[in-house]
Amino acid sequence: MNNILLPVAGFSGRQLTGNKINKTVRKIGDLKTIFSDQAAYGDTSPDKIVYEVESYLPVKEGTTGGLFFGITFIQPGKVGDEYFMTKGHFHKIADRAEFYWGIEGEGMLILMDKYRKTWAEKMYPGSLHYIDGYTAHRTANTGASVLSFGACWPSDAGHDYDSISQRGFSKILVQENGQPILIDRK
Ligand code: PAN
Ligand code: ZN
Repeated sequence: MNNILLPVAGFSGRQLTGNKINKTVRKIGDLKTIFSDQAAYGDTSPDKIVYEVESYLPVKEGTTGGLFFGITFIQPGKVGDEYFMTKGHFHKIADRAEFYWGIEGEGMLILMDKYRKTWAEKMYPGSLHYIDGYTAHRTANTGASVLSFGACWPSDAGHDYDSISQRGFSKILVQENGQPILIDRK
């Protein structure tokens, strides 16, 4: 029996455990160019946590043929009318695809293709989302509790954050009459 090993990482309750887990915390202060209402952004405490990501990286970043696994936890909240959301990115190797799936809470997966056409998919516990290559992706928490979702992506995909921090998505997700809607970015 001693050739049978426990897995090196596990998913227990809401958390990833193990020794190859990477944790990232993103606070308001790290998201300067992300939210469109700069006045409301300036009024929000820079120390407020917007989201955290726990990733299991079993191979070296950049390895061709491997996979990464992550769980993202987005706090409920808004900057102005815009929901708390992730920075968003294209993959550095642009054709690399990804799966997302909803675990808890409610939200929207906002997608933008290379022609800057933007649309969104509803996220809820059990929702499953295929993100095609060449498609920028970000998630927003539209509920009153934490939104968490799983992700699986190729270990050579990389993240291109620059195009999004410079030009954003062509549409933003805001609350209007209590409902999330996508509107053109001014
Ligand atoms: C996800 C994201 C995670 C955080 O694991 O990296 O949700 O979003 P940002 O990376 O845009 O800050 C993923 O899409 N990985 O490829
Ligand atoms: Zn991604």
